Amino acid sequence: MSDFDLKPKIKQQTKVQKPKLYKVILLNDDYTPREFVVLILKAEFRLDLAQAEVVMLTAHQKGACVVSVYPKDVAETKATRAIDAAGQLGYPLQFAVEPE
Ligand code: TYC
Repeated sequence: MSDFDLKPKIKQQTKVQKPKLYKVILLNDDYTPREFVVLILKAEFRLDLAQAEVVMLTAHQKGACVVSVYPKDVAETKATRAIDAAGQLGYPLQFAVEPE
């Protein structure tokens, strides 16, 4: 008998579903100060200053910009927290959450 088992083995294949990701999208408005948008992007979405400025300016110029992608619950929580923080200061800042 050989040392090698040449019989093909039936492999148990477990399908692992990748969690669906959702984009958090920053929306432009005419009232929220640019500095506050940058602050929120750093504090809630953990962007560094350079990233936050690019995202803010892109939304300012184009109307919207993807901030990042997350699992659904994380995306919704971050967007809600950011909208609430802006609202508390009277700013109309909005974020949208969309499937990637
Ligand atoms: N447009 C705002 C202004 O001129 C700044 C701003 C940028 C607001 C991006 C929202 O998503 C935004 N003060």
